[in-house]
Amino acid sequence: MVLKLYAVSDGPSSLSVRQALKVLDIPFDLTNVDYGAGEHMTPEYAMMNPQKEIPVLEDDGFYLGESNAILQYLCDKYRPQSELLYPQEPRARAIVNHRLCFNLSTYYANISAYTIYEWYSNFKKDNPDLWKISEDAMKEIKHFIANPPDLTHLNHPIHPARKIKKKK
Ligand SMILES: N[C@@H](CCC(=O)N[C@@H](CS)C(=O)NCC(=O)O)C(=O)O
Repeated sequence: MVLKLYAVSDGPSSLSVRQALKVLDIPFDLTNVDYGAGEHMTPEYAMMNPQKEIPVLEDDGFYLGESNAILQYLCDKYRPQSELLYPQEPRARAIVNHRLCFNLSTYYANISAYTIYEWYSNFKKDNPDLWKISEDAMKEIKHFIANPPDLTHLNHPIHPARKIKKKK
């Protein structure tokens, strides 16, 4: 059964998984989740990922959220001998794990507009093939910046931007 990725078109976590799938040459079906419409907030979506976050990988009935966990799973299960993204040698692997942890704990959590634009402009020059995957997403981001969606109707368990009304 072919892998299925539930992804959002402009989400860095979704894009990193799509880029890894391409680099590792792993076939998959892409399902775009409409973030603005709150498609990830439905009970059906929560069955796949109780965190109600995008992306989610589906592998023959096995569902996995958290992009770093997905990246590690893809390498471990589908390209275990490949040194391309996830080396076997413990210290080299530890460095990769460190970067993934750093991204989750610090970098992505504190990312600023300056960092985004610096990174994207270099990445675009250095990796034109991978950039193509992100290109449309950048157009959407520019559109969203100009026309921010109203997400106040979402009731999110994690992100403080979604204000959960407490019962009195
Ligand atoms: N740590 C997660 C973060 C994923 C994440 O934040 N995804 C965003 C979309 S880019 C999301 O689903 N947010 C849910 C929300 O804001 O309601 C990962 O790396 O997969």
